[in-house]
Amino acid sequence: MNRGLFIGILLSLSLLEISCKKVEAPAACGPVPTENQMRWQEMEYYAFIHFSLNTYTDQSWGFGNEDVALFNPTELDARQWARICKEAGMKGIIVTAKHHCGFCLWPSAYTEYSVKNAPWKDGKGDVIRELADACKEYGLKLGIYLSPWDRNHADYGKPEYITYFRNQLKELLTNYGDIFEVWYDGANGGTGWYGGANENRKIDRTTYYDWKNTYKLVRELQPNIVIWNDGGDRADLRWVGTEGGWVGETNWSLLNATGDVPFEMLHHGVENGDSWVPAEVNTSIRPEWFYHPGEDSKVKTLPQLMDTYYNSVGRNGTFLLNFPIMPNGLIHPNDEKAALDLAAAVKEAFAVNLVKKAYAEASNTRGNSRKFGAAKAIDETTETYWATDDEVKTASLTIDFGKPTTFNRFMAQEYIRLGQRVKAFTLEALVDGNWKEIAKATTIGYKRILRFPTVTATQIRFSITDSKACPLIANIGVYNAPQILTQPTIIRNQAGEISIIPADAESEIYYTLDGSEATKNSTKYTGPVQTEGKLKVSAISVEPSSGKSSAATVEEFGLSRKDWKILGIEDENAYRILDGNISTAWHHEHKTKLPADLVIDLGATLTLSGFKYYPEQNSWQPSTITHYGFYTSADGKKWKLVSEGEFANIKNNPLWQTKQFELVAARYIKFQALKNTENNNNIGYAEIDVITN
Ligand code: FUL
Repeated sequence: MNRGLFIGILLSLSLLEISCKKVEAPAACGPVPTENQMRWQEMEYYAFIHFSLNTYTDQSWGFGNEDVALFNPTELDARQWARICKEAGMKGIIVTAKHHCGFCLWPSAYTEYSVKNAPWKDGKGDVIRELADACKEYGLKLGIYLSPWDRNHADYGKPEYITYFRNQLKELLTNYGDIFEVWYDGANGGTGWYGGANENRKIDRTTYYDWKNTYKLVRELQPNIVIWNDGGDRADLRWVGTEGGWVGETNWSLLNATGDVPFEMLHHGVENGDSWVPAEVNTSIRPEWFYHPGEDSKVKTLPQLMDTYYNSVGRNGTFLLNFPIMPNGLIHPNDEKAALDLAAAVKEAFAVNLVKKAYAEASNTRGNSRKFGAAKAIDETTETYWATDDEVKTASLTIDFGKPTTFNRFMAQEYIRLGQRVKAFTLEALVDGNWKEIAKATTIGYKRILRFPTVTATQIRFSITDSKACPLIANIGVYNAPQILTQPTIIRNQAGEISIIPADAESEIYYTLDGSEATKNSTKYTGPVQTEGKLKVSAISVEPSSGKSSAATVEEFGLSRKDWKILGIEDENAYRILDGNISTAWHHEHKTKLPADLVIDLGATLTLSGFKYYPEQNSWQPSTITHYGFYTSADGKKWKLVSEGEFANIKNNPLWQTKQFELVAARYIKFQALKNTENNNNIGYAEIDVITN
């Protein structure tokens, strides 16, 4: 036998010995998920549907006495909902079977306040049945939202109501097949109709619902279910303490079984908590949960939804995105488009995992066993994992791409079946022979995704710098996500400075100020541009690597407002009205009944032919002015009424409102709010401008 062959055989024998040596899997570290929680976590992304009598009354919360006769969706099609959710990459749908108003979307035997007394399908309809069938057809799971607070029911607040609530649960959890999640909203007690009592009913939320026994019933009826509650009453999943679409960057899937749960804990979990209670990020695709026609133009943009994706799925949470159903029973086309655009962008971002062809090496491998080797972290399955020896709590994994490789996203998954462990980690890239830190983060959990500026490197080093126990990494991904090329935003502030903001900070911007459409040959934007007077600005975002560009944004600006002064208002925030940014506003509760005046000194006498008003975009305290008077003056004392009337349809279309009038020379203007949408004293202005000829 030749020498080489002999050494080769010896080597493979010793390797075989190492890999055959029985190396034990690590012991669990702290609480671990149940099978139900695992299954749920792996769903990652699913839908909420808000549909009830509120859909017909333009309300957020019904009082409980709304007429059942209002419920008549002429085109209801649960298959449309399911199709959209499926195409959007979602794995299930949770529907408001009963919201706070008490109206039931299924023909409950225990109340008259349901679809059975509605004109829809002559009282023979059952929305939950139709949705259950549609979910089955599209391979989606079904979840149920059942509001504990019931503003319709006469017994709410009394022990009898708990029996009613459980009876309804039994109906929903036995008649519609498998239910993956049940959702108990946290809004509890307050005013309501309550069978005609019309009063304020307070409950002690720590004792009233006797959740322990309700949870028992739920688990008996649906052994594979997960139970959501808002954190106070520990269930399987927790609320994240906000409906804004994010969970904390540090996010432990743990809480303590008892004790208060302040917002901080909902956002971040509890590092050494004694129970596994992972986070679900619930948010709506529009500002509100129920459908309001006034929000058709406020559907979240692709960059906003993408941020929510990274701030939920990318931070060890799941993403529960709400669609409000229109009165006709369908999802609005704007919402459909937004969800499908998000799905396409997510798919594109994670299309190619660059670790696939790479080689991984670990600083430490458990018992030197291949079973727990570095390769297990890049094998694209979550069933196997790279692990270190028990005593090793800091370790690194170096991934060698073999050639310069460009990337801007990093994904890591822990093997959470044995607990969540990693407390902190860093990422470095080998650029031109030097290691350079590119990101630093805290927890990982089921999945963590980091975004960082695009870098080209031959290797990436993932270093766990702190961990509760030996780290177990199931999966790693490295991606080069393309830029999101939605139209850039153009803003001119009061001083006349133009700022242009792309959706992706790495995009290049090209712009024109002369009214022509921007192209890649236009001026490159490098920072705010000082402008004077009237002008039309056009801008595009460009991804330099591909040369792809966005559609052009075009904005027209009037005379600069740099010499304008708001008179008689102390509050500095009032200048938000002139900051050129429609997302900032001055909200004001006028001390006395309207009218309320906003007086502005234009700094010079101008010839005016009209004005523009952009209402505040605040859905919780609506402050939109519907009726106005507009006055001008040469001296700020003697006023002339030049326009008065109504902003027709402003409630449904709360965007720029433009009013023209006869030419008038003036140095002062007075915008008088006569009435708002709510008939109260709240007024809000995002922007005011004048039109000069
Ligand atoms: C909130 C409720 O009050 C809203 O109406 C909505 O259902 C949301 C999901 O939960 O707390």
